[in-house]
Amino acid sequence: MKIGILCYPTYGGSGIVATELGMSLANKGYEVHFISSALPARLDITNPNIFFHKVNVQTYPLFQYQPYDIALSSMIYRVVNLYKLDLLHAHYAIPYAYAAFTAKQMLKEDNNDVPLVTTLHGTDITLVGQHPSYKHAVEFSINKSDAITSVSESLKKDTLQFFNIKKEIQVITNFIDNSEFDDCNECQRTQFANEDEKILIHVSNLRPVKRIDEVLQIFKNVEKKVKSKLIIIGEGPDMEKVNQFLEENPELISKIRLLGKVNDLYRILQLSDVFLLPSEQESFGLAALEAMAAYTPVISSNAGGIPEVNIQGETGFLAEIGNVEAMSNYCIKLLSNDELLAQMKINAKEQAVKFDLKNILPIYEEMYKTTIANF
Ligand code: GMT
Repeated sequence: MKIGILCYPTYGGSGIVATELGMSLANKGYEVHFISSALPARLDITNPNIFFHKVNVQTYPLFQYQPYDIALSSMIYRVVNLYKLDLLHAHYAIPYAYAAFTAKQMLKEDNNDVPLVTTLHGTDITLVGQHPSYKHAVEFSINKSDAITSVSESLKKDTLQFFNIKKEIQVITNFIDNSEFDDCNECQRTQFANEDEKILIHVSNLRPVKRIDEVLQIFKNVEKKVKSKLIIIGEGPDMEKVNQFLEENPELISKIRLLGKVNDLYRILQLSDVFLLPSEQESFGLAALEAMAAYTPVISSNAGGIPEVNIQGETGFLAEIGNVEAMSNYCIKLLSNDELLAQMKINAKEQAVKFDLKNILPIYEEMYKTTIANF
């Protein structure tokens, strides 16, 4: 089977899921064509079954805005024709499902149409997709897809609530390849914390929905009771809030490490004791699942699909969105009790194993086959 994957190339969750899925399919012998504005961050382009097609946007003095979606649909059309693709898989409704629909209309003219699967990831439904500028196009693109998947039950519920969807939405949860996680390398821990300190970690693209100010406030509360360090991984618009916090709390400068984008995320997760995710919205919380795969329990809000991943009292603790005090207290409780922490680390890993790639990949394969058969 030849599959075209349309996704964001950046360090966002949808791009990571699309890339990991495409690479796993390629490893199983599928021919996978990525169509995006840049090489996706984690893509192993050396795999002979993987192809990358960069969308080239031509500038012209007349354009106030570059017409990316037109260039994208043209590229989708060309790749389907050239490589005889069997199916397109759009990750994130806009612009991918929308541009794929336009490409399909062009392909129909050549009697060369292919089925389109759209995977809904989160803010394409709950945030960006709600804006009047995009809402109708999002609803239209979803309804014009030949199959629709959602990464959690919560996101499916939100989609049906916010949009008039006329087709079945299949929940196929995000996944993790547990085989990519090595055994914990204790030596590295000393690079981040002293023997008697615990390590808290947060990984995100530092957008407002991630509530980085709450991550910092939780750490400030915890640090008063438990000797600890905080690692922040990622870059994004709210990095300024971190800088501001450090200016206001100079005594914490030596206790907070800002690592930006890192390549060896898994190794750093493995030496952490607790992952903080106080998000305002989170359709799934892939970052939390990655932490769990590295034996790191999660203290989170109960937003969106997080409760489907982080189980209260087992893999970590959850509190209402914005309840910094509760999240801080849970964190102190967890980090002050070595027995509880050890048990939750094991529970977190067991939960990650339930979401293992080997369980989820066959569901995608089956869905592709059914979609092609029904087309
Ligand atoms: O950043 C992205 O590429 C997508 C991003 C978003 O904001 O929609 O992340 C979403 O997709 C991830 C992968 O499916 C989920 O794990 C995240 O929970 C979800 N983010 C939100 O819903 C805020």
